[in-house]
Amino acid sequence: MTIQWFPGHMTKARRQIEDKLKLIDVVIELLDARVPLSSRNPMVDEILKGKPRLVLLNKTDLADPQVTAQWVKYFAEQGLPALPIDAATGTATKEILPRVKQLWADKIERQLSKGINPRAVRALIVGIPNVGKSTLINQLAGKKIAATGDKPGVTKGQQWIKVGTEMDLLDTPGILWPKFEDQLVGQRLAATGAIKEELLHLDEIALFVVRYMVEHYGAALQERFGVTDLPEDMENVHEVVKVMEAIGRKRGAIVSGGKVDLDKASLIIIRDLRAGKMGRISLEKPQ
Ligand SMILES: Nc1nc2c(ncn2[C@@H]2O[C@H](COP(=O)(O)OP(=O)(O)OP(=O)(O)O)[C@@H](O)[C@H]2O)c(=O)[nH]1
Ligand SMILES: [Mg+2]
Repeated sequence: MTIQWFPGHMTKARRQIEDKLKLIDVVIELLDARVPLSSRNPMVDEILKGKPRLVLLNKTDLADPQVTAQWVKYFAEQGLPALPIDAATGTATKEILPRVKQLWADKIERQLSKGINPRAVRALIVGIPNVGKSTLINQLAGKKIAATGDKPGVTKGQQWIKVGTEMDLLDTPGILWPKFEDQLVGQRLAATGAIKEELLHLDEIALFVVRYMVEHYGAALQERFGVTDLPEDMENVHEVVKVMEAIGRKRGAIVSGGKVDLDKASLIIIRDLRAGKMGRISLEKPQ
């Protein structure tokens, strides 16, 4: 399956960001800690041309802590210090303002030396749909100002939000790129919830998830669903489907005649993964 994705408001979002760029001091690039590189929009570098940047790895509560540590190291080696956070509960989000100010320190310094009271630093939050941009803004603002939701495409327009007196944040709709060159990237983003479900074949995404789980988190899969006899040969689709069927049977996803309802089983697998019910799972590792 090739996931194609052409929603008009994504193109519009890109244009709107380009229009606002001259007002922006610092860019906060929000990535999904479970799939950091796959959730990195290749357009961002091109659009944001050399603006000071802070990389945040969000949803670390759902990601494998060991893998997140590897990613932090990976980004540091690229000269991009990345801060792991959990925007929903606010873990480490207090470190964001000092880091943003640090990126803007020279400018603040210059204003002070001219006797000007430094204005609030203006930060733009960019990230793919559903990565947690609006949640982060609410967390930083200490109140619910931006609409959030457990599906991609919640934020439709741009909105400036004040964080105390020192920072103004611009919330934007998530931007996805029009076509995934790498099928694996599309599958990871589908599994973690960046792509509208109506556009997906859920069984293919669940197949990808189960295959990855057997290969990397077999024990967690067994514990969650009580499935035994995990296949050795994960390249064999039939073997993977058998695991999906076993999960469906355990969870009562049965149609009349006793056959497993594979669509329902797929939904259960995907929902459980996204809710962290299988434990803390990362779907991408450095290299
Ligand atoms: N577990 C977990 N969930 C999070 C975290 N941050 C955000 N979420 C959830 O992710 C979902 C999407 O959050 P939003 O803030 O609406 O995402 P967004 O990036 O603004 O999405 P769009 O506006 O659609 O582009 C919501 O259900 C949030 O509660 C996090 O750190 N951990
Ligand atoms: Mg939003």
